[in-house]
Amino acid sequence: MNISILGIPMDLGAGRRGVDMGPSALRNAHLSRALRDLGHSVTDLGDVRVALPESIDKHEEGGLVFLDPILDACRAAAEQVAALPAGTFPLTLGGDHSVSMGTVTGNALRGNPAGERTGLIWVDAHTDYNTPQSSPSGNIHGMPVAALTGRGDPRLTGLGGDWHMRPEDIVMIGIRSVDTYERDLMREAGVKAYTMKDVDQLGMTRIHEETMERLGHLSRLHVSFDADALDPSVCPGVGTPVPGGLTYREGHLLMELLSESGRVTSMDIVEVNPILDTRNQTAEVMVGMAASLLGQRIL
Ligand code: 6HN
Ligand code: MN
Ligand code: MN
Ligand code: MN
Repeated sequence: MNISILGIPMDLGAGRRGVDMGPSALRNAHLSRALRDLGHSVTDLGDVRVALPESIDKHEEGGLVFLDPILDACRAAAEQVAALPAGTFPLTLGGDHSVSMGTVTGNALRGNPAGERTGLIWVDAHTDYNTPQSSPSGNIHGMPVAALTGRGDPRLTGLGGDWHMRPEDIVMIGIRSVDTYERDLMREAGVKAYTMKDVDQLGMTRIHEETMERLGHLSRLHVSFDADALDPSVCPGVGTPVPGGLTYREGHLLMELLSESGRVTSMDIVEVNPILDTRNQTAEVMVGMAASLLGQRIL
C-alpha cells in the first residue's frame, strides 16, 4: 500500500501546551520505518503550517479559543488530504483532536465523485461532541465530532461546505468522560458509543463485530485514534488523561481486527504530548497501534 504521512503540529485546540510536538515524537519513534518494514511504500509529506500561539493573540470568540488559526490549519489539512491520489492511505498526525475536522473532511471528499459516505471510528476517552454552548472549556479539541455532523459554530461546521458526516455513520470506542450538556447532544444526535463499561462487558471482539455490521453499508472507513483512549499507564503523554482506559492489548486487538477487515482507508493519530510523556513511550505505543492497523502480525 502507498501510505502518505502528514503532520499537523497544532496545540491551539487543547487546554495544555505540547501536542504540537506529537508529529515529531511519532517520527522519532520510527513511524515510517515501522510501516516500511511491513512492505508499504511510505511518503512523508512533512507538516501543515500552523500558527504559533506566541505569535498571535489568544482571542476567544463566542466561546471558541483560537478559532481562526485552527480553521486555517484544518482547511490546509483537508486540502492536502483531499488532493492525494486514489488508493493512497493517508496517515495524519496531530496535534490536538481539532485537526480531525480537517482530516476527516479531506478524506470524505477525496476522489469521491459519486458522493459515497465515509464511516468514522472514533477511539477516544472523550466523545468530543461539544458545541460552543455546551463546552465547559471553550477548547475546540472537545468539539470536532459535533462540528463534523453539522452541530456548533457555522465556521467549524462549514469546513466541508455542504458536506457533513451522518451521526449513524459514526462509532465511538473507549468512552469514559462526557460533559453534562455534551451528553444531551450525543443522545439527541444518536451517535453510537461503546463506553469502557461496554468494553468490559462485551469485549473488543464483539464490539469490533458490531461496529463492522453497523458500518457495513460504507465503503470507506476512517479511524481517528486519540492516545487518551488507552489507559494513562500505557499512554501517559496526553493532556486530558482519564483513568480506566483501554489496555495495551485491547488497543492492539481492535487495530488487528480492523486490519483483518481490510476496510479502513485512512487514519489519524492525535493528542500525543511529549512534554507530559515518559521517554517517548506514548509515541512508541501509538506507532505500534498504527502498525497493527496496517498489517503487523505477531506470527
Ligand atoms: N480530546 N470534554 C472536554 C472539553 O474540554 O470539551 C475534554 C475534551 C478532550 C478532547 O481529548 O480530544
Ligand atoms: Mn479526542
Ligand atoms: Mn480524548
Ligand atoms: Mn455546515
